[in-house]
Amino acid sequence: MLHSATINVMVKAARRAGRSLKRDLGEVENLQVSLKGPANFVTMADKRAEEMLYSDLDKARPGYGFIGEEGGVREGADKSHTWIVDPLDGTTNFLHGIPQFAISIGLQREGTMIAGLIYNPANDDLYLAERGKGAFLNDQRLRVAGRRKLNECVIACGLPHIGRGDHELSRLEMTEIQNQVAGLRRFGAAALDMAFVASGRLDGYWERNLQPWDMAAGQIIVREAGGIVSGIEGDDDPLKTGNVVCGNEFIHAELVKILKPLGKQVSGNQ
Ligand code: 2AM
Ligand code: CA
Repeated sequence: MLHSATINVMVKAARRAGRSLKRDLGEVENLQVSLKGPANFVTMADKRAEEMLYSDLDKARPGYGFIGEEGGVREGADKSHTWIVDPLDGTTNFLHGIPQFAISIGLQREGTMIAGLIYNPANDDLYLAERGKGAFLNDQRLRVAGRRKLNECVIACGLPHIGRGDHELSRLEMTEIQNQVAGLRRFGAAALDMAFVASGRLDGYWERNLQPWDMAAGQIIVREAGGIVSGIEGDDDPLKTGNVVCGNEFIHAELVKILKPLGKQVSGNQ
């Protein structure tokens, strides 16, 4: 599979930072037994991965802007291109030695996502997409699942953390969806949830209160795999509202039909 120079830059950067995260995962597993636990170590691992990604991407594409989970916004001379990067999505999983975490790199040009990469260093799954060129997992072309009946679908969600989001609404949403699907899942890494939708492993996924770097790469990967990605209103931009729902066109519509009214029903949400 031949990729553009930009994709090659992203892959090289992700693989280097991925090696670092994989080494650190080994150390996390040792630290589990210590009284202090691996929390501080994981924060360092996360920051180290982001610095590696910034350094590699900036060297290859000088002047592009960079928005990272750890370092915030770094403006560049080139105002039309921005990297949107999560060096470690699924931090809680990583902290517990659960191999469901990923590096996520999105590239935006003039406000449109033009490339995305999601890489899980624990199992070497590498998801890629470029605008108009399709989506791939380890060089195999991806297509979202074709199921049209919700009661045959496996759907994933996210759960708000302590002190964040609306827990009552989250429980309502889970109850409603659980009543209508073959299986409900919660894996804990938004980027990989979206990658799983792109690869047809999951039929759909929704979550509220995310950050742009959780979804930027996932958005283009799902779309290039033929799926629909929106906010929970059905036509809003997830990178702006922080809420996301995705699946094939039928399942996306079914999920919006259930989730949108619930959001309005519970106070404090639109
Ligand atoms: P993270 O691991 O990079 O923090 C879990 O439901 C998903 O929500 C993860 O992808 C997690 O990304 C993301 N997330 C976004 N904002 C979060 C927050 N404030 N606290 C915990 N997870 C958050
Ligand atoms: Ca994240």
